[in-house]
Amino acid sequence: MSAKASPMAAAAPNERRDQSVANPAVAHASMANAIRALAMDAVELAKSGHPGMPMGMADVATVVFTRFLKFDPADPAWPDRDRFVLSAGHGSMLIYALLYLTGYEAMTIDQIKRFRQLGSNTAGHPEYGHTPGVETTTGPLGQGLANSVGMAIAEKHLAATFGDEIVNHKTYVIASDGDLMEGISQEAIALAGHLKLNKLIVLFDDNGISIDGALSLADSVDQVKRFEAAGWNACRIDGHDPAAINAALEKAQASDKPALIACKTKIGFGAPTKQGSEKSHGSPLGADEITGARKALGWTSAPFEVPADILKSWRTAGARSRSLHAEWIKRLAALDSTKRNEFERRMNGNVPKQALADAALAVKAKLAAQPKDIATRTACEFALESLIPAVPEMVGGSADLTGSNNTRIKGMKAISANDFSGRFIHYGVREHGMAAAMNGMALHGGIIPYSGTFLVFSDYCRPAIRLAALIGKRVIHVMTHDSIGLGEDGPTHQPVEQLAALRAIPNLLVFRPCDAVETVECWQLALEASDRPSILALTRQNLPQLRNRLDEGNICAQGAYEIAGPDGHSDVSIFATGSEVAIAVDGAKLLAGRGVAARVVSVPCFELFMKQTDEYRRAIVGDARVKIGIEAAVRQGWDAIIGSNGIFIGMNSFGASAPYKELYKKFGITAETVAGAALAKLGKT
Ligand SMILES: Cc1ncc(C[n+]2csc(CCOP(=O)(O)OP(=O)(O)O)c2C)c(N)n1
Repeated sequence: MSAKASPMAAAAPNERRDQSVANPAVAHASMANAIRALAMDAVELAKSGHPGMPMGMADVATVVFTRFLKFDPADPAWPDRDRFVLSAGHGSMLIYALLYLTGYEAMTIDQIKRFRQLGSNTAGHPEYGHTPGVETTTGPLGQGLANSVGMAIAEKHLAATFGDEIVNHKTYVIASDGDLMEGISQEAIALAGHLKLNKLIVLFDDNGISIDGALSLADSVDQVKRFEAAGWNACRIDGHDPAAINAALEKAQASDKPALIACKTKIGFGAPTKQGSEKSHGSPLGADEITGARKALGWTSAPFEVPADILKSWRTAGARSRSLHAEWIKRLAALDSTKRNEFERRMNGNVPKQALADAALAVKAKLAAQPKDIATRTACEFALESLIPAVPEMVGGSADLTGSNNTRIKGMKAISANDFSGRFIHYGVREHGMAAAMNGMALHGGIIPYSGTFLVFSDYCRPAIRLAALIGKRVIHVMTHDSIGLGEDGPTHQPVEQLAALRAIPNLLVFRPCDAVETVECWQLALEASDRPSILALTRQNLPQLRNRLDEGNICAQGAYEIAGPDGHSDVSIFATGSEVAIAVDGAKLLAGRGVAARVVSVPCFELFMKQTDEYRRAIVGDARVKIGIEAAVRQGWDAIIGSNGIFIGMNSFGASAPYKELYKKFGITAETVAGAALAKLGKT
């Protein structure tokens, strides 16, 4: 057996194709077989991994990387490179082999030999920031595909902003059956089709196999029809025929819609008994099978050895875009310096700190001059009116709750298929797709994406939020209607466990501001947090403004601080977040009436508080005899502040449907409960 080893069809005039492989005598099949050999040998040595997918998609990947992809291994961060996303991240050896073969310095043969070992850059699944050349972390199926939609949106928005002489690239994706079975893929492809993201090209590994066996066990979707229905151009090809792959990619270059190329392939191509079977999906092939595959493929080299002429051809392919890169650098240098500096600032992720600080302070000055008793979601819009002009890389959106989330300020133009210069995205009712697309935008660079939905629907985007935290990217989720305080919509819409669940995600900042002033401070912190995502949990209901004096510094940066209290010692410390801080303040007043000194600590961000010095934390937690935590949510996580002996006033059930003030009474989240509990503990009832 051998691949259809026909050399590539004669090159048509095309800037990408005129510098094709160095040595035409090195056939496509040999180059593809280098990927196959590295994949099966690395998996074998590691005694773990997925050889089938890289072996099956080696032909497709070879054509993409030697003929189409614009990239420069010498500068993996070149802003105008094409993005390549391996959504089927279990096939990680495909990308690792490609990075080695095309000459990324960090991807040595030694690293390939250390596949899946601690400290290597060839981890089990591709990890962004870990391996130069890997554009996004993949593994959870569907996420990479949805990231790529965000990358393609980012490209169009930045091209509209800076001009296509500086921003003009494509996004290529390899996606598997598993990617396309995941629900998130529907959200992603529908959004891509709607926005006519014609520079997005998805190569579907149409191998008809998943872990359980034949795809027919669980799926009978016609993917070509499905993509066409979502507004894509879609076709089917033989994924082992380089001429067909080439022709389909050529056609996709000029597509007016996003393009799907369903590539019929054999998983584990070349393995004598495991090809075409789930047996090659996710375990080492075994010595005999590898010997057989070497024979079938005509690959005579020892493990981890790539013949010099084949490696040379790959390295030449890796250098294909060097001149395009050099021309791009010249074009960038020729830009007006203000524009160039702005482009570089945005791509480097450097938020305009001074402009941001000035804008935040201006909002706080207005609030000090004229306090506002408003919902924090309304305060968010008030803050955004100043922040959005100050931070031009912010691109907002909402999953069809724009009017409720208050994430779109007046005059903010929406992005559309015909005009990507806007700064607001109507994501549709697609929370998961939205969150993953935002990750893609942040990964692309040049944009700080923020979203809007209800806090309870954080569950619908949690996998993408988790990945944003894992990869350390700045995406900001505005999540309103953050408790039973939303009232009549009832328990389906009232988050109870979501704050605790979000706080459990490492590297995520969960902000729950208590008033308009804290809202703007939390926004500033989220925008400054360049290497982590943030959630802003905001209320539907109005809240009193508790901070009326102008603080020049950002008090919320400490995560928790005393917002009210007597001079001197307190018998009671009351800790609260968001809407419950006002209740805590009222509770403290009731206690004062009974001669009990109580202080109130606002805790807008647990994570930032836990990062403070021991000394600061000890001072804020204090040594009052009674510690009370109040949050209209579950207790989980609160013991870190109030201790296991502390009193927690919150929720231990789902909510109910009623006007919100009645709900607070029904669930006992009131100033009276606070005062009563404190007095009982002090033995003063
Ligand atoms: C969200 C998610 N669910 C489950 C898995 C585990 N998993 C890895 S690959 C795979 C399916 C394999 O089928 P396919 O996507 O067609 O890949 P192929 O076998 O063709 O390589 C599954 C279920 C995962 N990685 N992500």
